[in-house]
Amino acid sequence: MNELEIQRIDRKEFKDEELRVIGELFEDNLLYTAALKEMQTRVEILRDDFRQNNAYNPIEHIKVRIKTPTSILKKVVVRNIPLTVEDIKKELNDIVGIRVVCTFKSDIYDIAEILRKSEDIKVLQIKDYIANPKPSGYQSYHMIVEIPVYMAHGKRMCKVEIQLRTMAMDFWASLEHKIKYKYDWKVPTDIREELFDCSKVVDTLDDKMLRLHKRVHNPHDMQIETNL
Ligand code: 0O2
Repeated sequence: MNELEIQRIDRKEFKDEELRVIGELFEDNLLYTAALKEMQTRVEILRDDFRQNNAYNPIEHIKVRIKTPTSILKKVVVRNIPLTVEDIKKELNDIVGIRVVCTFKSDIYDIAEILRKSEDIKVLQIKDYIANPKPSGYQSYHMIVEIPVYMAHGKRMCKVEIQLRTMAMDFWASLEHKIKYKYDWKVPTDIREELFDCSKVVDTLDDKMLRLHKRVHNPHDMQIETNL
């Protein structure tokens, strides 16, 4: 990784060519904002429906963001992506991103399945970092989808990254991100190891909370499970 380049981008000392490409990329800002609103509305409708018609609501909160120029340029450098609008649009799947924080692990798969079944959502990629956590211990369920956005001159498709995780996973990821930032991504080994241990605690906590929830709300199912 070109660390000096990363540090320069972090200081926002952009080169003329970078400014030009970022400017051109953000000419589509309206599309990104519209895709963000579209995706957010869909998830909010799901949440409202669960709230009104089900015993409980699996969606705790929703966070949306458009990737910042700094974050885009850092990824371009780290991944060696050619500095052109076409290459950035092709290679970066998360210019538009939504994070859906759920109560239980099982909710994540339920929500993912509902989204997957939506006729106008095309799933491009799934990364299940819950079944296969990252070496850091990071857990989340990532979906890269393409959704239609209806503009004045017709339909346009836009890629959106959906991150689904539990509150416990979110707590871990946000603390780990802050720690990485504090150490400028050079986190000492002992802290990395402790974070990894914490990710195991998060996993156990998620499993225990789900079992507790089932015991309270579906005691019959638990009986069947323990008899198996
Ligand atoms: P930000 O600030 O969220 O925009 P790939 O598609 O495999 O070539 P990419 O794009 O890194 O590589 O995909 P991946 O691995 O699915 O990760 C995308 C996002 O997931 C990251 O975005 C983070 O938000 C989150 N993430 C992934 N790994 C970790 C981790 O170890 N710790 C934490 N806290 N978050 C992680 P960005 O672009 O890094 O940043």
